[in-house]
Amino acid sequence: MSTATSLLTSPLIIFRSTTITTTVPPRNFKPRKLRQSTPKMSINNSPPTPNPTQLITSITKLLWGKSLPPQLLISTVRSAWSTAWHLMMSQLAPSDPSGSYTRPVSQFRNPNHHQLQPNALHLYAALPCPWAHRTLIVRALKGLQDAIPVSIASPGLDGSWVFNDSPIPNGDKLIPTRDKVNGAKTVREVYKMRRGGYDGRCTVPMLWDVEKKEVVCNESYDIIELLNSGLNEVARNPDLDLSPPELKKQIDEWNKIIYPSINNGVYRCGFAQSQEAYDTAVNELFNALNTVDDHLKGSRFLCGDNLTLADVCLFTTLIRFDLVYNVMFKCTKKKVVEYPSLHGYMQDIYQIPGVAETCNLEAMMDGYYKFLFPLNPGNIRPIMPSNSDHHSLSQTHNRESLSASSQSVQVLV
Ligand SMILES: N[C@@H](CCC(=O)N[C@@H](CS)C(=O)NCC(=O)O)C(=O)O
Repeated sequence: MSTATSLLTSPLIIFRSTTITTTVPPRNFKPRKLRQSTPKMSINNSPPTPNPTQLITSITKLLWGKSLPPQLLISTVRSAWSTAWHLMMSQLAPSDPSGSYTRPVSQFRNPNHHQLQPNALHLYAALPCPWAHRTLIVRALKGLQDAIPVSIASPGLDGSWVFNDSPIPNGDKLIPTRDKVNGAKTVREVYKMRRGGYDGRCTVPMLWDVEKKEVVCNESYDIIELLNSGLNEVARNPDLDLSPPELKKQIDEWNKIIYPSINNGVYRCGFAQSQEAYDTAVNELFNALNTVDDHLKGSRFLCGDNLTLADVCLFTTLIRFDLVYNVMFKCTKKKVVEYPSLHGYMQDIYQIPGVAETCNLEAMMDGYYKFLFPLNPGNIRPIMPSNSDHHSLSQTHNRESLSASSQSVQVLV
């Protein structure tokens, strides 16, 4: 019997949790009688497996009676939690000496568009992840759903991406799936199947070559560029160009603001390991949101009347903002819904045919509040803010009045 099990089932614990309050059992203590009056916990009479909370509760009862002195409880938990948090963050969210989060670089970049076999590609994605979400949106807008099948991983309790067999339907929305090509149980297993193996970070999104059994790319921006222009021969919507040559410079300029200060900016707030690092990140984030909101007062999308890759990248952060980042990553200065233009802009993109199906709001919230590191140790998912739910995102926004033509994105669905 393990120490934990013996502590929970020993007569001493039963004795302490009933009526006698001295710390040592009396000399004439008869465990058998007490055992008989204790309700049975399991049908097969095997001792119940204790969980860590029960164990700690039992130990504190054993040592201090009903409860731990509050000062001792608070100082013990404070130093234990703070040590665990620093250890966890330093390993999982690398930072520079000032405590600012530094995102690790992707290992598989710049796929050669000409050397790819479009029919051999498979996309690995996950619904909570904003980077994977970009790829799901561009895949839908370009009409690549049949040509590029997708396997959708779910977050696992150990921080890895896992494949689940039994997804619960959620209307038309994408839901988690099994691994449809490799039958793997985890995304890590897929990465390891490549020739030469792999020991690095196993991130989504990841584009996989089914025939060569090789990772083609695991950097979301490279993947969306490829989906946008590299696979037109198999796309149902080849004429849609989300990065046309004449807008490329503007797109790059927006990306230079959006990526560091907004897309990665929310993570820099949430993963900051010092007050100073957080203050810098949060100010940059809200300055950038103000800039974008101001611009969108007079422009339907970032680069005028046409949706571009820069909008896709901004959208996947905006849609998670009030649901998650505002609360969990301390991006508290304002919500998206409070900005004059950003909310309507988000509704506009959400309502483009094919986009809403990629937005599983429940899966996004679960992914962060229940699984993303132990940043929310109680695992309680806050209620969905009513201004950010499907109903609100589907309301009229009148943003088409800002553009010359009311239909700016021609999507075949
Ligand atoms: N720079 C990458 C970032 C991808 C990324 O960080 N994905 C996260 C999910 S949101 C992930 O898979 N993390 C798993 C890990 O770091 O082990 C991209 O844009 O594709």
